[in-house]
Amino acid sequence: MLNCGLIGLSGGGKTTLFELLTKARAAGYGTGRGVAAVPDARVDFLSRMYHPRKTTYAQIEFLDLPGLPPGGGDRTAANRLLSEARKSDALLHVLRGFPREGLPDPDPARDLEELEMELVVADLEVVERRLERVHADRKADKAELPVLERCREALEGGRAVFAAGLSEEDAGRLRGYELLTGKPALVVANLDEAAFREGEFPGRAALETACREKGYPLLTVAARIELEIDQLEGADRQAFLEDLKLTEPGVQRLCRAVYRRLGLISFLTAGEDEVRAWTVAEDTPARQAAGKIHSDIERGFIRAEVASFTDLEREGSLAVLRDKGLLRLEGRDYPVKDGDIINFRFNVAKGS
Ligand SMILES: Nc1nc2c(ncn2[C@@H]2O[C@H](COP(=O)(O)OP(=O)(O)O)[C@@H](O)[C@H]2O)c(=O)[nH]1
Ligand SMILES: [Mg+2]
Repeated sequence: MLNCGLIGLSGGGKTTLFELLTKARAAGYGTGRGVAAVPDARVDFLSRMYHPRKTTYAQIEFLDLPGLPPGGGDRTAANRLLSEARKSDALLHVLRGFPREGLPDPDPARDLEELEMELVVADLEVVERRLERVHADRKADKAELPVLERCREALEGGRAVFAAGLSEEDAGRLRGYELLTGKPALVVANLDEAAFREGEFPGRAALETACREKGYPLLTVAARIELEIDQLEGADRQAFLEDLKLTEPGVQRLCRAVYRRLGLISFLTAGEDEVRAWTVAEDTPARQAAGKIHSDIERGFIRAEVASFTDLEREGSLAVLRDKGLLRLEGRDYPVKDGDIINFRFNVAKGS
């Protein structure tokens, strides 16, 4: 399962956002782990249509990482946190956009800079250590050298590795080092209720510029009020959501942004047993996508019977789609699209 670390200075709202995303209670100490079901109206629709025994949404795991002590004073705490962040597939930088007693005036661009610099310094250490080792070891793979040099150059200039323009192949060479700034990252500005409603907050222009220049998608949330609303029922809940001009709950916006940043899509399977969303990278070939469900289906792949969700929603049943010729039979290399409803046809090899 995809795993996404929440990272930020203490007091920015990581734990609040974590609770909102995962419905889990925060761990009292250390790193909290929780799973968010990715809201998906297509899954809901299919579930109403099939009345399956089980409905399964796509999932993203979130880590509520300990806060970075402001000012970078406590190195032990910072290093512990960074080593945990290394295990994440993606990072969400949670920035405080609301005033809080005992903390400096909100300035999310400043906090992003501080946070990024922590990650840059940590990565630079890793890259330099590796460079030394590759130089010193006559048997080491020298193909890494130019890639490491490019990383060092970016990092020394205060830039993230993901923004260094490495080819996919070169980025692959670095995977083992778990560079923090090599991970896909997003920025979440956490706002007060009023600021969120107005779409205006202290330091907005500076933050937008920084995110554009550094290559972070930017989202806003109002974690505390969204969490409170989330705990309400029915009509109250709806009224509050409308008051906040929230057409879409925070979980949904965030999960979608994470998907987009990571180049992920969902395909769907539907039947009386289960309606389910499966996460794959964009354009994954059909046969490989089948392997997500079961290796037997990948191995014995014959064809994928594919309907698009929008067609199904309009026409009302797969039978109608079949009559109208809207069910396609695709081969093993067909690049799977977001919202494809797929029925895999496969052989089960004897004796396996
Ligand atoms: N005004 C406001 N306060 C918030 C918001 N989100 C969190 N807080 C408060 O800020 C404080 C720190 O939040 P917390 O989630 O513990 O931050 P963390 O240190 O990053 O985990 C708590 O008192 C929260 O209630 C928000 O969106 N608006
Ligand atoms: Mg916390």
